[in-house]
Amino acid sequence: MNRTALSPKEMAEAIGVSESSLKRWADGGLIRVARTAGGHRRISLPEAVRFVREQGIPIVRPELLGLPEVSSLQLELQRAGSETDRLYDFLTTGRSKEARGVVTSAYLRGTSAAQLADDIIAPAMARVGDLWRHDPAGIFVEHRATDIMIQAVNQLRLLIEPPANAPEAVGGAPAGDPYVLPSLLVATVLTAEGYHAVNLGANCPTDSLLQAAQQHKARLAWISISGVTLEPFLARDMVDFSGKLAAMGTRLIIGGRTRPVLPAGSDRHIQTGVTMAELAAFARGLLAADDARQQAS
Ligand code: B12
Repeated sequence: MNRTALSPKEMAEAIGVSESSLKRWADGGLIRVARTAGGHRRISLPEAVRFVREQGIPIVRPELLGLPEVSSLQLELQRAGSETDRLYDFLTTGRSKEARGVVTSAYLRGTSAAQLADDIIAPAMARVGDLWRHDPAGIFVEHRATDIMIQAVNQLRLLIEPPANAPEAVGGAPAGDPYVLPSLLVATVLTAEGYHAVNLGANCPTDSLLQAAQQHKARLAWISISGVTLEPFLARDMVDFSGKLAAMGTRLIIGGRTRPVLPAGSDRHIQTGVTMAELAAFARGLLAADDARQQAS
């Protein structure tokens, strides 16, 4: 079941409170509601998720939110082991629904998108990446795990809604870089930080990224680098690219598994980072600075 909006009754049942409490919260502005043509209140799924996370309310019937994989996880949660261990088990045994459940329920319990990426998903995928060394099936398991992880992160992305007036962010992985997940995670983290994120994905030429940044009037651009050597890429492209972006008011952040090392003197317009926590902090700082500037003018 794919839900996009809930009635107050459905949301009340999902979190185990009375419908009248729910309507009171809605009327008091704690939960944003839309009205149907007939005047009935409707709560969007991302808004329901935001409310549950902010208030720390446990979900008793996640299937009513269209998230049955969260319920199917209840028993699994009682097993020993960290979330990374559980995710690794599900990824390596091809249990897609359960892997989605780990990601979604961690987010619903208040784990940030950046923490999920840095502390749960990246370490689980790093362990998957070691399998081929001692298991001939390791390569197919790695490909399957990547696909499962992409599904889980895409589902997470649909649960998060930036404000209508959110600034745009555009990015991807550079030409020759086949890695899909890191850029997808950047887009998810930026959405959670209040940006409209446009993910151009793996293997994206810098010129196309520049065009997209222009068309979207992006405030922020990202490049996630995992698979190519950075030196020639940066030396040829990056300094020029970041200058063009800066001229249109777009800030650039570069990061990823391949640690960014910038040529001397080129770092004026380029922010570098290694973790999603750093990305989130940079994105938040940019919004705060823009707000402060607007208030001062
Ligand atoms: C899946 C995978 C692949 C898949 C990718 C599929 C796809 N379409 O996405 C495929 C099959 C293509 C692949 C190919 C190869 N792979 Co590979 N791969 C992996 C694996 C298992 C997971 C990668 C992943 O998605 N991780 C999840 C992400 C979220 O984690 P992350 O990249 O670390 O990202 C974090 C940070 O970097 C940061 N971050 C990311 N982006 C950004 C952006 C910004 C702005 C900021 C601030 C931060 C940031 O935040 C993230 C969360 O913490 C890794 C293992 C690993 N340790 O990562 C190996 C791994 C990277 N691969 C490896 C190798 C050897 C290869 C191949 C050479 C294999 C081969 N012989 O062909 C090729 C090379 C391809 C290339 N052209 O570069 C090695 C690299 C070893 C090394 N010394 O560099 C690893 C480490 C596996 C291993 N242990 O041996 N791979």
